Amino acid sequence: MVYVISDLHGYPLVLFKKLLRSAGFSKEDRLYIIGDVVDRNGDGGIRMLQWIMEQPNVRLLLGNHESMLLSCDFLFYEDTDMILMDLDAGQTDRLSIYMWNGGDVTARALRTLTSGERLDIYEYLKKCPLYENVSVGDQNFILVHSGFSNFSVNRRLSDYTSDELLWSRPSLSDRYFEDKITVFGHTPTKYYGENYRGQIIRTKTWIDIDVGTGSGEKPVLLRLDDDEEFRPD
Ligand SMILES: [Mn+2]
Repeated sequence: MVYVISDLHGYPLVLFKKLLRSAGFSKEDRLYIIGDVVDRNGDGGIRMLQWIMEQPNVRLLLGNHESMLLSCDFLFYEDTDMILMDLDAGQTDRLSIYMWNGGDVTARALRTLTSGERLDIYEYLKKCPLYENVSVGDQNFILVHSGFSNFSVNRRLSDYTSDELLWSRPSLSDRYFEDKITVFGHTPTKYYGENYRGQIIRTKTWIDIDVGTGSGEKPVLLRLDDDEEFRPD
């Protein structure tokens, strides 16, 4: 079976593993995490990232937060303190944007790792895809962090810029593909109205699974095979 979740933003790994167990997730299943594991809370998702990297059946798609972290590649180098004094204007800009977006906890957690552990994370994140096509039975899905900016059925997926796939703010009336369901996160569903707080939103052509874990809501794990939702106790 295929499970999806997104925007964990430093949610504790121990609670996440418990959620997976309660959903019956096993080695035969697959889990796609549709971006934004890092930043905002706890250890900035670093332990979660290291766990994901060890799981053959768990796949991380890039979120805008992983992308911002990658844009501050100097955070992965050795002797970070020395490097920070030596940043050029562009690097300082990217670092301050990242810090404003909740990257401080992640940067701090990275400094507790060995240089080898930091590099492993950097190499892993660089390889994370922007989108993934998944079939479950005869239903097709496209998984992508934010949905699409400037969507057209005639555009090829590979023609979208990373910003168009990582920073989009879809409106409820947006329609994507008719023959496959787009699953995304990034926009907490309460943004569409208080009545959606903590709830997954389903429209004819897309599903928004960002229930707002980054701002304290409990995460919801979705199983695509039967549309079943799983929540922590
Ligand atoms: Mn996001």
